[in-house]
Amino acid sequence: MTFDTSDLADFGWNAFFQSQLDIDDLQTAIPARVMAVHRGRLDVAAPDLDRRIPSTALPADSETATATVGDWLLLDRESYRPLRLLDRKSLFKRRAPGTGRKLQLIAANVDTVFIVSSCNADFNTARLERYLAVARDADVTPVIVLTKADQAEKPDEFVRAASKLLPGVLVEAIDARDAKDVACLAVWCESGQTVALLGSSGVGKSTLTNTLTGDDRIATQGIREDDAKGRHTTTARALHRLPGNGWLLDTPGMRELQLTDAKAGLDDVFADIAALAEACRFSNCRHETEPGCAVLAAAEGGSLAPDRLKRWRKLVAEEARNTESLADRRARERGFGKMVKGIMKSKREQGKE
Ligand SMILES: Nc1nc2c(ncn2[C@@H]2O[C@H](COP(=O)(O)OP(=O)(O)O)[C@@H](O)[C@H]2O)c(=O)[nH]1
Ligand SMILES: [Mg+2]
Ligand SMILES: [Zn+2]
Repeated sequence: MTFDTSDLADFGWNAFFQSQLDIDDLQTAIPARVMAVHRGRLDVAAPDLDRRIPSTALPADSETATATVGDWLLLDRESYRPLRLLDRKSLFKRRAPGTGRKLQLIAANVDTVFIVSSCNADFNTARLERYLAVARDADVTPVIVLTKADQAEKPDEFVRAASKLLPGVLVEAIDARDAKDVACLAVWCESGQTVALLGSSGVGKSTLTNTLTGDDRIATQGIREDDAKGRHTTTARALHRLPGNGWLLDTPGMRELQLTDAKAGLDDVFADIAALAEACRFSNCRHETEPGCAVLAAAEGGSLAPDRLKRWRKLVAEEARNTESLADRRARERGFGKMVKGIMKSKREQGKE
């Protein structure tokens, strides 16, 4: 007996996942998608399957081997024990703040992310670029959604400004409260498609969510869970069905996304600067004061906008800071300590002369 892949397609299953199964798997396992993650347990679903399983049974051998929302698992047909985590099409992740800087997985197998901003003073180029880099790095297609178009005199000007941030990026200006306007996003929400929202507070993410789902289901669609003390608490499900049979990912982790290990994403969004940097005289050029720096030359020559260079520098620094592992940081601090000692020593020696 094998499973029906056409029903699975509604859950986001496709050839990419199918190709990871061998004949044995087809006979002994069934795929299921992770709908929510709780401490030690996972909610998984597939056609005719909806259950909570322990996550501890999953073999974990690396930082990214734990299951996160949106993941596909192979479960044992009889016991529903998780056998294997399938390779991901995309992954949002971040470094935990504080010591250890553990990698936290936020969501897997998201197809499209709506980067939400508004046609007003909230419109912020640097923030959009940052979100674009995060999306590109996660291998998720970004679509820029500009809300509050109904309140702007010239929403087209915001669309034009946003379109310039990444070649080919799709930008839609909408009234997020209006289902007719929001219908332009339906193509990203069709059967099996998974979408997520990114954007700062107040831009209209909840409003858009309600219009996309057709009601305020998400706020009320909780699931009951026993917490450690045996109390019943309600936690939100992370993946929600959309009317077009797509899935909307709604998890707090998306709100805290930072640039982590996102160098490739930054190089994508700032492809012009990345290409210039290739021509710098030194391969480790920091594009600050080095001779033969092609980036600085372009900025001075006027072909690279100084504010774009400034934003890029800020994002590169943010990315480096977030990516730095504990070991790196200790090494840097040690290096700094050594340098300070070295300076003190040479000062003392100078004093003796
Ligand atoms: N006129 C107008 N108001 C909007 C639009 N989108 C959101 N709002 C309003 O903006 C406020 C913040 O929206 P909300 O969805 O809570 O933003 P969130 O913090 O991103 O979830 C609410 O009062 C919404 O009604 C829009 O497209 N047009
Ligand atoms: Mg909200
Ligand atoms: Zn340079």
